[in-house]
Amino acid sequence: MKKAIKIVVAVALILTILTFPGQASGSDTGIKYPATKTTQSVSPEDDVNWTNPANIGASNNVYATAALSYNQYTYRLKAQGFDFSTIPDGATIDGILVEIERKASVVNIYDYRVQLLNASGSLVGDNKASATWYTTRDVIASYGGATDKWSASPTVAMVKDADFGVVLSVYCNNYFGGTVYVDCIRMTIYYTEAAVAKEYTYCYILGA
Ligand SMILES: [Ca+2]
Repeated sequence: MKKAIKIVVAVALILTILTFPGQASGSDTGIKYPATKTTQSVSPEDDVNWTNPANIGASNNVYATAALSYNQYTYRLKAQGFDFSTIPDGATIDGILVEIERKASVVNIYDYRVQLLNASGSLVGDNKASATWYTTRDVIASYGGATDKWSASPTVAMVKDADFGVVLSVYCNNYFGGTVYVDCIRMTIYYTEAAVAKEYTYCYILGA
């Protein structure tokens, strides 16, 4: 019998190129503090200006303050110049979280306005002011969140603009008056990166 070497080789080379609609993934910028801290007098937020507004740029128990009498409003305290440069172009903004660390010397002092500023520095969207009295102990109050867009239709271009930001003003309903203290105003942006189609190449070698 003829020496036979039977070699059966079956090689199938299958190249399959599959295209998937890339997975969209949610991310956030982490907490950012404002580089620009100013005040603005606009009726009725025109009774008492803030002292040392620059102090809202860090959580360090060094405060912007305003001493209010009964039925007075603070000026607007404006936090702008957040660095959201890490958000990729083409992303979708999912939500905005604003955190304000503050206290008051007496009860019955509370928000009048907590509202975003758009890329023109103008008020936009919801006023999330709460009538909850400030406490005499420092606490961090949260406004918005990971899925809350403040009815402001935020875009990447908007939140990256130097004029984008948030405004706080405070009302005193305490008959004897009192002082409000703001340690910091900070912001976190939640976003989803644009889906990118990814190609996967699989190579199967079948042999026997
Ligand atoms: Ca501070």
